Amino acid sequence: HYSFFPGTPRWRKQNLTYTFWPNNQLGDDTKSVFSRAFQRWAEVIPLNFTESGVYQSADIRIGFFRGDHGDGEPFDGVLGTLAHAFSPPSGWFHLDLDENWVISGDVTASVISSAVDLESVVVHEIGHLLGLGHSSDEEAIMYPTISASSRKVDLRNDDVLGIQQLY
Ligand code: TQI
Ligand code: ZN
Ligand code: ZN
Repeated sequence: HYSFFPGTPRWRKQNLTYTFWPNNQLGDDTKSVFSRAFQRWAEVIPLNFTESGVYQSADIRIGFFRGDHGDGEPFDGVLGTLAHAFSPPSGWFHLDLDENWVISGDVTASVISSAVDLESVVVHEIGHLLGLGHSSDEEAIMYPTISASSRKVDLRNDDVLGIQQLY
């Protein structure tokens, strides 16, 4: 079953913008993973997500960082913590630069044992950004563990019911 953060924080507007930390210089293939992941949530709730070029004013700020990156929650190298996102209305969304991130369809993915499917993690973290805590339903996107090198990107009933209760 789904859960919310203490106090049930949620966004109070429908049009949310997201942006990428410019220094990461992400490619279009990586950016499209985020766009697809936002779309999966937008399909079931009346929210819209658009990419914004203006870093300071965007609602959601996405960046890849390694180790201590200044928010008191340092990353830890390969595996362990993969990413974290803060509850609304923070909008901070950080991913561990040290992970071997793979994009679905990448042929090299299968040979790296520590490969982490980027879209799976992004869909889960967007749930946190929107106000969902963890779920006790093993099939849910918001379940707190995922098996190694696996891909889980489709929202389950439990995720949909949770997010629809918030929005
Ligand atoms: N990051 C944790 C997570 O996003 C951070 C975290 C721990 C957290 N406890 C929390 C966030 C409580 C909000 C509320 O869950 S992680 C997975 C999964 C992580 C883990 O790097 O461990 C995914 C990130 F579910 F697969 F284990 C993404 Cl998908
Ligand atoms: Zn961080
Ligand atoms: Zn989580």
